[in-house]
Amino acid sequence: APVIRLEDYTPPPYLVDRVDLDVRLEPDDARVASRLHARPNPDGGRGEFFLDGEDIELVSLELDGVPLPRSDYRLDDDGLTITSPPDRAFVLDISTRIDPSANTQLMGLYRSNGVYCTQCEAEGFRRITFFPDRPDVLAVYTVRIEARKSDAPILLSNGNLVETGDIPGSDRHFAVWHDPFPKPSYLFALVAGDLGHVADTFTTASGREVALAIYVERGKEDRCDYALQALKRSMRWDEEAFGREYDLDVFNIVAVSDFNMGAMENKGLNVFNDKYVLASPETATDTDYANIEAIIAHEYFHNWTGNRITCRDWFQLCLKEGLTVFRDQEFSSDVRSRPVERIGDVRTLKAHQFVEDAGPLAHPVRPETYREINNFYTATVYEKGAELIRMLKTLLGDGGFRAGMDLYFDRHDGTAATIEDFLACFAEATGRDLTHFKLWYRQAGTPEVTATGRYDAAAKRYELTLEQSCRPTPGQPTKEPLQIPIVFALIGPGGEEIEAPRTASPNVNGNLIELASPRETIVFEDLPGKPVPSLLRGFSAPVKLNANLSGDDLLFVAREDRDAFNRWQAVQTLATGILVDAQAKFATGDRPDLDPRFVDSLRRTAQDGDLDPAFRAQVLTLPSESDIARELGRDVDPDAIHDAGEWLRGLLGTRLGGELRDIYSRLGTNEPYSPDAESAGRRALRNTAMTLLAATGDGDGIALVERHYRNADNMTDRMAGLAALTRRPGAAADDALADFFERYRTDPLVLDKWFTIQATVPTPEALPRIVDLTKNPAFSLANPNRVRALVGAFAAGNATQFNRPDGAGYRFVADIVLAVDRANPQLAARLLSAFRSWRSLEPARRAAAEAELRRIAARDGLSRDTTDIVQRSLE
Ligand code: HT7
Ligand code: ZN
Repeated sequence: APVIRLEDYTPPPYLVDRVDLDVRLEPDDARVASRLHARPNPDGGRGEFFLDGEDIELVSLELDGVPLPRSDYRLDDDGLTITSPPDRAFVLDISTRIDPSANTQLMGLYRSNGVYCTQCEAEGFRRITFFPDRPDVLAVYTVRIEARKSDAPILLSNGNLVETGDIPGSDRHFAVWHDPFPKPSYLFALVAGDLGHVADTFTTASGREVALAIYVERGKEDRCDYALQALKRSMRWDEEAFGREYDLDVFNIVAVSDFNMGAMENKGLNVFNDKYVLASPETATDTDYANIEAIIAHEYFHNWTGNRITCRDWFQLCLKEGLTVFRDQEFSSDVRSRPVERIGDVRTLKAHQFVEDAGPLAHPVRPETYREINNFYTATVYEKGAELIRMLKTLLGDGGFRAGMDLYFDRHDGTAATIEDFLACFAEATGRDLTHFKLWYRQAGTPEVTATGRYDAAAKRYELTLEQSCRPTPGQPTKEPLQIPIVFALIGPGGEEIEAPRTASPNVNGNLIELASPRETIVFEDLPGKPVPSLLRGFSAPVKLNANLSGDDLLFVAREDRDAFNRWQAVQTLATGILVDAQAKFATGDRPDLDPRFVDSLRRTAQDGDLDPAFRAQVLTLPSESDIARELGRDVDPDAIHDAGEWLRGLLGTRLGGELRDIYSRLGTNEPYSPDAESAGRRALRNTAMTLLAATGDGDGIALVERHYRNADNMTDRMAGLAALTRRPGAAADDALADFFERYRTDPLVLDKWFTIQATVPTPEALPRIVDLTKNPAFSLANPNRVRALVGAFAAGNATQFNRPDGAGYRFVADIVLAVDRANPQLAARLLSAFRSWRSLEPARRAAAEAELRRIAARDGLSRDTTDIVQRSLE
């Protein structure tokens, strides 16, 4: 596949102002008649008019009502070229035929469980009709859908409903939808099927009533209420936090069971993976509820950041995705707990984006080349993209940030914009020069910041030296220093924060250090005693910080820091040090030992009833195996890391046994389940306590978990019990798994949890069992949720077994990638990215993983998606 380059961007030679679509649906023969009102682009070059098209059959083609002679167009695998279009406005009528039932890629128009639905981002519209399928061609769409009433009583598209009716003398009916807002083709959507729905209304700040509905498979209507309420909370929040009101008369959401990603923000008609809509206390965990709320909000927020203002080209993907992730994170922080949200978001960032940045798939937040855009819906574009927005806000302050956003919405509404356009609004609104900041969008890799402090007691002076560096990433051997906002405080010996410490440094502004050079020393004067620095508060920049704090200082920060995030971070840093040492000992057959002061620190947090239980749960949750692997960076031995984690959790379960049992019994409740954040926080703490008690492996702990599983009256507790029981294979685990299957055998989304639990059992029994589960009638390689629940969870969440020293884990995943690739390349490519850290493994595993990557690379007929990932992984 050719390389597509940002520098080669040229405006489209022809624009399309209006699209009239007439779609007649049959399961394996859909006819699409498309009328395009096109004209030469005054800002574009002249020449041929290219319309993308893929896997569709051209039935007829007319220009201004006259069939176009064969000599006036070319048809090839990529699309249709009109060789000499008129130099004035013209109308193209294009008829195509497609087979929705044969569409296994889930891009374009396909059938999911009998429901017709579409997915057009990034390049799916070209699988429906011939069109200049690029985000800078914005048109107003009118869509007529016709289908058999028995097959599809519900007919939906973007915008407002303008007409419905029956086709006389047939069992067919139609609906016409009109979307007055110009949009790129990737935001087009159509859904038709026999669906149930729940409805509500929302009154906007200016008093307009919007009809809301969520459509789902019949019988699932009673699982939509949480999503519907989350939508209303999101709509209100966007008005209050960003001054953004909804703009159509209707807002529809549809949940489908076959979907490549989480959800899609099509204008006025969001399409969701049903996993992120359906919830009831018996079927969804607290994490599911939180994800539903965040994704409903995310897709809704795209209405302004993505839809009203879209991207000029796919290189600008972070313009909508990073910004919208930032907005959904802020929403969750406002409606839940801000520190707990931040801890969760940073855990996600480090687990996915930092790992991506450290491997062969590293790329800038705004990539400058790609071969397959589907492979750039990454943690870097989304999560690091959100961090860049957060840094911008930190640098400009709340008022400056809001002024920049307001200008952006004003100036670019109805257009396709770039990162340059976006940043120019902030520069103009605040008078700040953002030239240096822009480097964050171009430069890949996670910067490392090292801090060293020196206190001169006689002079009462504290010198803080900050140094930054960044390792090479593919295509970027040398790195420039970035502008890094470091929110900080100096903490005095009694735990008090030193107010506005005096410094002459021009790079310190209140509680913010702006580090812009490779090395900077800041001198603070008149200090009463030796301070302990609290740096990178709230994780103010996506960097790896080495604060060089002693164990005593970290214990002090864990106890005293007013910044909750840094208290949590100090405990994580201590735990990471303990686990890194312990894994080295396990690798050589030695026994590690544990500093009792660390245990005391956890005990204090565990017992502190003034703290939010959700925060206490986060402090008691140790770094993951992948956190430790990332910290090591090379010659990783997943077994040693796993042994270290088991050892530490078991020891904590024993040493904190009394406190944990106390938490467990105090937080038990007879109240009916409620998914709100506070109740979820109490469950999180109680389940964390239970998990640590179970880690001791003693009879009491196991008995407690068995009771916990059986007495659970909600899915959060049931899953926590099942997870704890299944970490040790045996009769208790098998009984619980059999019980779980029987309870939920008819519910595919819940059975996904059952697949995942078994996929992540960290013992050698796991792989043969997973192979067996691929033959279970409830499993299907055709459904992305099933594949991710079993195979994705194994590759991403079972480090010891995926990385089995005999290479069988890699072989299994590679076989599945190859099996899935022909039907669904996007899904296969995502699965394959689980190999992204292969170079950091110890030599034997590294060789085994490489052999599987090479086996995939050698396969004939591999998709562009998978070829791109495998080639970059091996480069
Ligand atoms: N903007 C959406 C991205 C998306 C997508 C991309 C490629 C292939 C399928 C897809 N489904 C959804 C979702 C979002 O980020 O909001
Ligand atoms: Zn998005």
